[in-house]
Amino acid sequence: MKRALITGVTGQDGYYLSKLLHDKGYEVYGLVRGQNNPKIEFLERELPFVTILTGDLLDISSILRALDVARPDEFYNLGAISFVAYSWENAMLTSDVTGKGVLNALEAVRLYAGDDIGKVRFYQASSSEMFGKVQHVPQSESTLLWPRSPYGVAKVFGHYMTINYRESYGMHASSGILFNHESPMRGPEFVTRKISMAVANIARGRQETITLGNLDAKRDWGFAGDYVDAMWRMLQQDEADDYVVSTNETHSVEEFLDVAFGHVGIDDWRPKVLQDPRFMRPAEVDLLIGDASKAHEKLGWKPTVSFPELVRMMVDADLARIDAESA
Ligand code: GDR
Repeated sequence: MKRALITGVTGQDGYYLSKLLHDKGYEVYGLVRGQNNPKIEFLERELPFVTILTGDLLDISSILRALDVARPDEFYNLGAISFVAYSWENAMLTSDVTGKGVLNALEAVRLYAGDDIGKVRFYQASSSEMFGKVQHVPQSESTLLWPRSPYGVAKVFGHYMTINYRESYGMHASSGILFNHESPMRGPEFVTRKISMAVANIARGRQETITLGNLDAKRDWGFAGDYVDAMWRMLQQDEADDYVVSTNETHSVEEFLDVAFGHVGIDDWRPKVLQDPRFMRPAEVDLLIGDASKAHEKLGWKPTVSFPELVRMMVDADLARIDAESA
């Protein structure tokens, strides 16, 4: 039986990845931060097969302790402060966790593996946010990085550290440059879930309007359930490498609104959408569109959920949640 250790197991991707690994027969361990973390209850309820280990990406000794217990074949580093807008207000903490936390994880794995460096395969959750002010369309593994947020800068550090550990120590360390990926498990602060929840509330007469920031931003949005499969495939390769994971399509926030409202029968949604500078960013990433041909060719990976299917899946899940609450 294979064993996996996941950081960030309480997040959206941790949820889908733990399920995928469990279904494949893995023994799954999750590193969870802090005492009385409210997310532990969720984890125990939804993912009872995950063995919870307490630790923090800022504390290398806690990662080493977790490695000693989990003895993983595969280490998935999904833990990060992941909300881009928050990273301007908390640039130092974001740099420490999202950036230096990756180095702590890599170094802990290196120390744990000792002479047998291939013992643990490492996955780093890199991000399309690293492309920032895009220098090429569509973006591939070789596109120049120009991050536009403290979060993006921290992810670039983690990305290159992963490559550096691969090149310096021969570690089986791969980096997945994942474009935006969403699901009903997405946190409510991200624009897609913020919209799906609001549209469901509006459809059920619980809310009148939604207030957003920049509606022109374009993103390459895929389904998180598909993307965790790409992570796993990366670690099954003989050679570690970097891969873009995306749908190769881009859509604006406005198009997301159009499909979401359209799904509940509201075609004239503009009066329901307000804008507030509070939700605008000091520097915006205007256009993301990935080129995942390498993942298609080498990993045999393809996304299975289209953009309109994803939007409808999210709105339907929020409608079902509201209906269950009020039943
Ligand atoms: P992003 O996701 O920053 O791309 O990072 P987010 O959903 O937060 O923003 C997407 C775009 O929507 C615009 N926007 C708003 N965003 C939010 N959150 N709230 C709003 O009200 C709003 N109005 C407009 C934003 O300006 C932006 O252009 C996500 C995260 O999951 C990262 O951790 C991950 O690395 C990348 O995706 C890939």
